[in-house]
Amino acid sequence: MRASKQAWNKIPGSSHLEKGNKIHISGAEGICEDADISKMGRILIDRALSHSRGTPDKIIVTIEKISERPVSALLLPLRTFECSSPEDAWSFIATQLSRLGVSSRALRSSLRVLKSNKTMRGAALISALSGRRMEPDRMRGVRVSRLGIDTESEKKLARRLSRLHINNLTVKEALILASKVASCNDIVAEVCFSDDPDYTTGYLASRSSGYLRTTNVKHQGEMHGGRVFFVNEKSDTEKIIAWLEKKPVIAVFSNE
Ligand code: PML
Repeated sequence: MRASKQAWNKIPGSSHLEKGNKIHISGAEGICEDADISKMGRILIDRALSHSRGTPDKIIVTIEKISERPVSALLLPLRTFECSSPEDAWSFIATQLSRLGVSSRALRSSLRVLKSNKTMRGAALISALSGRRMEPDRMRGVRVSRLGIDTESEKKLARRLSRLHINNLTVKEALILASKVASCNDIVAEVCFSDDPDYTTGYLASRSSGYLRTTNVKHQGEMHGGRVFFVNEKSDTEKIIAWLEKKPVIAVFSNE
């Protein structure tokens, strides 16, 4: 589902308005059985209509049959780090990313995306070494699609998140997405700040660190946010994008 709203700008010196940019309001993905298509469609439309970024004037729901058998990805282990301010949160995230081999140039490049008010529909691909943007369409970015969780793992996840008082759709969906992203071999790490003005917890995720939630990545009411994936410099960008956008992946708990 994608929900957006057309912005209108005042023409200087006149009382007329002209079309501005399309503002991204919200987006969501899922994989379900045939029998649950209507239910999922309703959930997604309700989501689009009740987002704190505003009321959309366009909602697109795309339903596609998946013929390829999904592969499994392990759900990343989750921890929350309480940070006192956006500066404190960024210092924590930057330290973790440096340990994972992300250069300071790449860190600076990612901040430009995460702090921009022109939010992208998808994620930015950034070379972990040079900081170069790698995705072909920088306005759109890369959308992570075709992802879900198996029923047993979903129940187990709900129990775990309930114990932590964070059993909500935002956390569940972000964790499933981060688990798919981390299962892509050429992605070193992901950072996400929500573009929801009421949601100030972000995260850093990678195969080795797990899913590290970080509080206060921005101040309440701020509209900026986004997702960045740090990738190996020499990786095949087309292959990464094909995995993220097209490969059906189901998140599962490890058998511990
Ligand atoms: C989003 O708005 O989709 C991103 C949410 C990021 C943080 C989720 C969490 O609290 O773990």
